Amino acid sequence: MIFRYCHGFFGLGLSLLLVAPVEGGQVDWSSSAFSTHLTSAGVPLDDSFRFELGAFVDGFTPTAANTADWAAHWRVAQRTAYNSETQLFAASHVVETNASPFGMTEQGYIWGLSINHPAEWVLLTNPEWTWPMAGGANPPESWTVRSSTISVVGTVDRSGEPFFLQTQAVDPANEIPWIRGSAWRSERFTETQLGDGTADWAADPDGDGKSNLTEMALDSDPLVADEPLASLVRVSSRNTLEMTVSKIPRHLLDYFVEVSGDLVTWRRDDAAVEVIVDSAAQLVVRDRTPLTGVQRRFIRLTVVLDE
Ligand SMILES: [Ca+2]
Ligand SMILES: [Ca+2]
Repeated sequence: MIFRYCHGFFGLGLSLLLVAPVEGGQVDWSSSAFSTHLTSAGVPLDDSFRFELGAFVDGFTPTAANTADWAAHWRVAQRTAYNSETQLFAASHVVETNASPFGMTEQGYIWGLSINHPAEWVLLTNPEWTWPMAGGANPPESWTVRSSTISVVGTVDRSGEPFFLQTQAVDPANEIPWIRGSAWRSERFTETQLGDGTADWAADPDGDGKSNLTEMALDSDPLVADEPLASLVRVSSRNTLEMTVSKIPRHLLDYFVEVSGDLVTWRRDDAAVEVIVDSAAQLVVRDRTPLTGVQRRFIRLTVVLDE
C-alpha cells in the first residue's frame, strides 16, 4: 500500500539558491549476481533481506561473541534490498561526511539481515575497507562480497559451491537496528487509538497535514501538530524544484520524491528527476523540468512501508 502526502509550489516568485553538485568519495558495494546465497538452514535468501553499509561507533569491534551489542553501536550509511530473483544487492554510496564512525581510518562493514528472519546475519569487512574522503575526487571504492576477507558472522565461499554466501544463526533475542511500523504505532498510540482508526497509516489525528505514515517517516509526533513542510522544498540553481528529506534509518521505510506538472501524473523515473543524494539518512531529489513563467511544477514525498 502506498500513502502519500502532496506538496506543491507554483513556479513564480521564488528566489534562486545556489546548490553545489555533490562530488566524489564514493563506495560501490554489492554481491555477485546469480550466486547462491543461503541462510544457515540452507534456504535461499528471500526478498526480506536487507544489506546495510555502515560502521560501528565508539571503537566497538564486532565479533561473533558480542552480536547482542551490534545494533546499539551500528550506524548505517546506506541500505539496499536483496533481490532474490537476480540474487543480487548492489548500491552506490556517496560519502557525505567523515564524521565518526565514517572517518578515513575507520572500518566499514556490510551487514545483511532480515526483519522476517531476525536471527540470520552476515557481517563482512576487509582491513582495506576504510571510508574514502568525503567530497574527494578519487575513483569509487569497490567493496563487494567477493572482495571481503573477514566474515565476522556468516560465511563466504569464493568457489561458489555449494554457496557463495551463507548467513549464520545468531541469538534471536538480539536487538536489530530497525523498528517495524507496527512497533512504532504501538509506541505512539494507545490501545483505544489503535482500534478506532486514529492510528491508521493514512489518518492525520493532529491535523497537521502529515499522515501517520509521514509522521513516522519524518520522526515527528503523530499527536502533536508540527510546522508546515515547506522547508523541505527549495528552488535549485537550475531553477528547478528540489526536495531534501531527512530519513530515519531505524525506520524500515522507502522514501520517494515525485514530480508532476498537473497533480495527476506523478513521476520518479530518471528522466523526470535527478537524485542528488540517496543515503540512509538523507534523500535529495531535483526536478529536471525547470520552472518558467507559465510552467507549474509540483513535488511530493511518497513513503512506503518496507516490510
Ligand atoms: Ca499528522
Ligand atoms: Ca504531527
